[in-house]
Amino acid sequence: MTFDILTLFPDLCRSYFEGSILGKAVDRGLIEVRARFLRDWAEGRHLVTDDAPYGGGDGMVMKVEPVARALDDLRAERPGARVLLMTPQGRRFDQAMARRLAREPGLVFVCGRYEGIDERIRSLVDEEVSIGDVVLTGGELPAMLIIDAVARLLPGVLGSAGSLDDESFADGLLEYPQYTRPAEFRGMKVPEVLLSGDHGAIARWRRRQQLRRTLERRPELLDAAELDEDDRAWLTGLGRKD
Ligand code: 9D3
Repeated sequence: MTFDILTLFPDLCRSYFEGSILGKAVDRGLIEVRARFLRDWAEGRHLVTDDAPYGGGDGMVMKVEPVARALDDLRAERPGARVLLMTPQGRRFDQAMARRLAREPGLVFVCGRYEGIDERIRSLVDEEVSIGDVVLTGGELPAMLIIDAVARLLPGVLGSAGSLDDESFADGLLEYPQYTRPAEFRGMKVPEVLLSGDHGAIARWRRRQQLRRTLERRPELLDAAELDEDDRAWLTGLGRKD
């Protein structure tokens, strides 16, 4: 799968993928990641990619033509790739979107970095995506976050771990607590059941910890979670009314 990041700050993107697990996936030819310098598609002696807003106001607006020329080239170079505009106004990225995007042959990320982008850029992309309700300085980190989440789902990138643990995420519950040695640290003991060797009891305890934790921290997740009769009975016992 190919990932292209169209940006005014290509250097910002490159370093992250070199050292990481994703860097190994690149070396093994499982994915290709390229940061593409938007200025390479700008025109004129000054290679401008932004301009003052029509109607007045502070700040600069990212021009449409360089993005249009870049996307003409990138769509030709990456047939079938899905083009995503990174914007706080986009649809919120989540694990379900990661799974859907992982089925594409390639993704092209358009990153803005100015106070705004020319509205007509929206007509050039397939989808607008945000990573959540937080204000950042540009779309580069969101693009890299999405590449990270999507790439780890691809066969071979993490061994089988990525898709497997994605499936367990699909049960919709938070994880159970984990421990390793020592059995006691500053007076904090590892729960007895985990030392018992009773695999049935351990599985039950872990499931109940997941339910308790999800109820306490992310109760809205329980509505979509896959729960059986035992789960429901336990939750009712914890004081959830239904
Ligand atoms: C002055 C402009 N802001 C008015 C409130 C809007 C704004 C535009 C662009 C704020 C931040 C940005 C830069 N952020 C992104 O390009 C971005 C982003 C984000 O900030 N949060 C979550 N997801 C994303 S995806 C791209």
